[in-house]
Amino acid sequence: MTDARADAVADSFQEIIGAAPAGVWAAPGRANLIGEHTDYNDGFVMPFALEQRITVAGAPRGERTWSVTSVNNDDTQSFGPDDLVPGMSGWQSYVAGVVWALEQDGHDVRGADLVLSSDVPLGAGLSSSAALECATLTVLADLSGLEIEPMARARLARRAENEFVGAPTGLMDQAASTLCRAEHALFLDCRSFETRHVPLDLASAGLEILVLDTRTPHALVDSEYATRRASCEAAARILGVSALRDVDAAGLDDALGRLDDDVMRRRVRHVVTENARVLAAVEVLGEGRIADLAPLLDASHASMRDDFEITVPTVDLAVETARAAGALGARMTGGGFGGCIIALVPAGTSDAVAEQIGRAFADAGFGAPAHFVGIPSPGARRLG
Ligand code: GAF
Repeated sequence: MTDARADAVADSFQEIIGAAPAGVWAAPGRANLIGEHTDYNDGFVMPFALEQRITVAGAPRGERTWSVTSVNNDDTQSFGPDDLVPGMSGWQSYVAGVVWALEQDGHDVRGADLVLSSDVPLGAGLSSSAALECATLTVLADLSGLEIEPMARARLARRAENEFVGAPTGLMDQAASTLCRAEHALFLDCRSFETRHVPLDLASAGLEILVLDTRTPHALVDSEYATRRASCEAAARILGVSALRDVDAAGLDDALGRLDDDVMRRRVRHVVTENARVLAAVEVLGEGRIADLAPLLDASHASMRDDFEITVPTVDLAVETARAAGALGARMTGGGFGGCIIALVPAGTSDAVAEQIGRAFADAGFGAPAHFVGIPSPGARRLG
């Protein structure tokens, strides 16, 4: 094994369980390039997986029980078949939810010991929970000898999140964590499940993506996310369509004219224009014009701020400062109400841009942000 993180987790497994693991697997967090709150509207998204990931060492157990240790918080949790009840609390619910979803789908899941470690920032909107679900799914499928194709895995991981953990999310995060490729973004049509690996060769364009964590905690199993989703579904019902995906840019004015509520009109406008921006971004990247993503990122941010109303002051300040500091374009990424921004910046300038954002935060009385360069990386896989 040449992967230092895999080696470290295998060593921890040996120490904690007293035997060598059968293997080591990983699943990444993600940043969403563009397409926010479109997935549960049957729309389009285009995330990319990060280098930051959950790394899991695992081995089968003789009995059908599961133990999972997080090296990060030095905590071990165990559960058996009788504990697999939706609504379980604690971080282990993401692991148990995957066992539950696999069983609901008719698979026989072997008991296992799992030891994991994560460098996906928690609560930053970079899909640490999807990474945990997808890592668990990958290791348990392999240990149980289950042949499940990647999109079906992503959908099972989403089922764990929706029906076991109880968060009403779309498919984007689990699809990104499962299906992404290095140096590519993943275009996903959330209705047809069609995917396309879109080249995102930032280096050859002389660019990089700064991921800046405002460290404003965001809560996903949270009323605001559910409220946005409910509002979109209510609008679709009024418009007589099965999802807002069915309204395209050409039909937007007509649709808006049929809605009385101004808030609902703005929610619809965000979803419809965001879907159009994703398609435009696919085209721009397909033609190798990465810098032309910038105005789409900016427009996406404005739409999230003004129409969908999911940004917060730290996020808006980070985006504005990034642009003033030389970013070509910037937007919040993820579910919103805090978390991270992404900024498309000239290669080698991420630290300088982040430093200026840090100064602006200090001047505004906000706490210090954190940052890294987002490297488009592969999805869930066995490492050794
Ligand atoms: C969260 C959800 F998990 C995704 O499904 C998606 O809706 C996203 O917020 C907003 O685009 O990450």
